[in-house]
Amino acid sequence: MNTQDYIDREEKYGAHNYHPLPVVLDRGEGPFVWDVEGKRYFDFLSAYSAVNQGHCHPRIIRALTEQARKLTLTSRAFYNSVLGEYEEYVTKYFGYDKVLPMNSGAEGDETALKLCRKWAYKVKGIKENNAKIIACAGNFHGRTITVISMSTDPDARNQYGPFTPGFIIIPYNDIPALENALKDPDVAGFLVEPIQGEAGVFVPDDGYLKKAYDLCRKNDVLFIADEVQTGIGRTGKLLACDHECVRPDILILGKALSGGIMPVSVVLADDPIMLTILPGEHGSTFGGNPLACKVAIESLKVIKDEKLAENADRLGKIFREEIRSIKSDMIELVRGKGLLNAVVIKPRNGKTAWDVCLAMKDNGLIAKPTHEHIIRFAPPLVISEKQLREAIGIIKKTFKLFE
Ligand code: IF1
Repeated sequence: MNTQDYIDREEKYGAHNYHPLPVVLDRGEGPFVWDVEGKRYFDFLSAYSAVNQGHCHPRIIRALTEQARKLTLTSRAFYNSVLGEYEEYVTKYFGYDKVLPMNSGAEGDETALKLCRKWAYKVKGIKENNAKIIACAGNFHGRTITVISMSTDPDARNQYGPFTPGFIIIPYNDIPALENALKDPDVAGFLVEPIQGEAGVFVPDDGYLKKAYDLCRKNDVLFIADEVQTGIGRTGKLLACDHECVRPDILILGKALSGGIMPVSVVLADDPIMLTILPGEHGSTFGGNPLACKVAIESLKVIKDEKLAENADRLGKIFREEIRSIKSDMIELVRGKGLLNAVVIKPRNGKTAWDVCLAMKDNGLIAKPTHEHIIRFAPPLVISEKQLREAIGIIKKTFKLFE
C-alpha cells in the first residue's frame, strides 16, 4: 500500500470529522516522525502539544510496558497499588491538596465545571441551578456538548444545540469586560486558557492573568486555568500561569501529562473545593487507571529531568527571532511563548497557509493551519538547538518558494 491507499481507506471507513494534511505517519521518535514511504519529518504539531516529551520516549514506554504486564485497570470500585502513589506524586509536583484523575482534556474541563458548580452551591451559597461561569470568546476547551456551549467557533458548535446554560462569554484579554461580568453575584468561576491555542496562539497582554486572578479573588470567584495545551513545559515554564506567578484555584491538565502515550487528564484543587464532590457524585471507568498513573508519573519526571520547560524557553526565543527575520509578504506576524508559536499568514497570489504547509511537508516538516490563515509551530520540547535550526532552515526555504 502507498500513501494514497491509506488515505482512501480512511476516507471509506472513517468518519469525515477531520481534514488531515495528506501524509500517513507510521513511526515516531523524539522530534521526528516517518511516513509509510519511509520519509522523515520534523513534527511541528506534537499532536497539539501532547507529545512534549518527544515521540515514544523510551522511559515512558518502559513505564507503560512494565505496568501493562502487571495490572492495567481495576476501576475505582476497588483500591489499587498505584493510584495513591500517583495522587501523591502529582499533587506534590504541582502543589495542590488533591487531584481528580480523568482521561481526556474535555473530561478534565467538564470535571472542573462540575467542581465549580458544587463549590458555588455548597460553599459560596449561590442559589441552586443559578451558578454562572465566565469563559472567553475564542476559547477551546474540548468537544462535549457542555464545553461547546461556551464556544464562539461556529464550526465547533453549529447544529449541536440545544446548549447547556449558565455561561457568560467575554472577550479574551479584556480586564474591564471581566470586571463588569464579575458584578453578577451568581458568578462562581472564570475558565480561561493562559494562551488561546486554537484561536491561533493568542498570547494575552503581560499581567492579564494576574489581574484576572486578583479580580476573581476579590469577588470570591474561582480562577480556573485550562492548561491542557499550555501546561507541562510547553510555554517555557512548567505552567503558563507560572509566567505571572498565578496559582489557579482549579488547574486542568491533559495531553502531555502522558507524553502522548494515552489519554490522561487531571483536575487539581485544594480541599475546600475538591471535597465538595462526595463518593458516587463523579467518576469514570478509566480515570486514574494504574497504567495511566505509571505513564503520567514517568512523563512528569522526564519534563523535570530533561529540563524541557527551560529548553522550550530558550529555543522558543531563537525560533521567533529567526522566523521574524524572514523577509516574506506572506508572514503577517509571529507570536507565541516557549515552543508554542504561530505564524499569521497573509494569502498571496491565491496561496494560503494550507499551501505553505503542503510545501513544508515536501521539505520535511509537518505543521497544520488553524483558522485558515494561522500556522501553529509546536515541536516536541526535546528538540535540540541543532535540530531546531535545521527545521528553521526548512521553513525559510519554503517561504522562499512563495516569493
Ligand atoms: C480537536 C488545539 C483544538 C485544548 C484545551 C481542552 C482540550 C484541548 C486548551 C480538550 C484539545 C485539541 C483537540 C483537537 C485539536 C486540538 C485543539 F487547540 F489544540 F489545537 F481543537 F483547539 N483544552 N485540543 O487545546 O482535550 O478532549 O481533546 O483531550 O478536537 O480537533 P481533548
